[in-house]
Amino acid sequence: MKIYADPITINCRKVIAGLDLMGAPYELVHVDYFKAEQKDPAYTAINPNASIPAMVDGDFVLWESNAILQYAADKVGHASAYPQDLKTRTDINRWMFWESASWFPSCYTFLVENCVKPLLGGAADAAVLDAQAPNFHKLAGILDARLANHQWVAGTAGPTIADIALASPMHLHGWQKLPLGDHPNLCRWMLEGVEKLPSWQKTWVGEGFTTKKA
Ligand SMILES: N[C@@H](CCC(=O)N[C@@H](CS)C(=O)NCC(=O)O)C(=O)O
Repeated sequence: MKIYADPITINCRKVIAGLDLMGAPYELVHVDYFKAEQKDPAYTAINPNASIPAMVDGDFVLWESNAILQYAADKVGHASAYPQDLKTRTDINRWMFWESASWFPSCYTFLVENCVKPLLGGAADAAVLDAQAPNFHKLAGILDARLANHQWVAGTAGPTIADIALASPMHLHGWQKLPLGDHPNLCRWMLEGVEKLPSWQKTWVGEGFTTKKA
């Protein structure tokens, strides 16, 4: 599998950390996000959305980070990261749809305002953050409630691709200034669960969108 990605972005880290979790072999083709290489015609021929990541496996081209993880899990037959059991698998699919449709856009607002804008010399818009806060707390509360009696989101013994998908939009939570204080189960899952995974640590991204620890 060729993975076209910039490991500093949410949806690219998701795919790379997920592939590492599963031990799935891949070749990384770096598409530099801050140089807007995702808009180059050579890349939009692969992903017409002009967004990263994308995957090419022989003559099969796939975009959408969650679809790439599901494909990779089945390709390598990783039974614990994406179990075959119908209800567990459907539950994982549900959380991945929810991540893409609801959780990512909410967390992304904090990333844009508190990370991207200041990095590019601008300032966070407090009105945008205030407007997003109720939605963020509603969504974080849903995930927090789920994690109250589940170590991993799908109730499995170990992490699944749903955990990686859900953690990725909050991967820079400190710098993003995500208001996590009222969501203790979510914090425990992220700090003591996801962030302890070797695959997560291997794909570390820090403040300033760096992949190099000082
Ligand atoms: N739903 C898509 C979203 C992909 C996406 O939005 N990627 C961002 C980086 S995380 C991007 O490339 N945005 C294009 C841009 O900002 O120009 C997925 O999960 O793959």
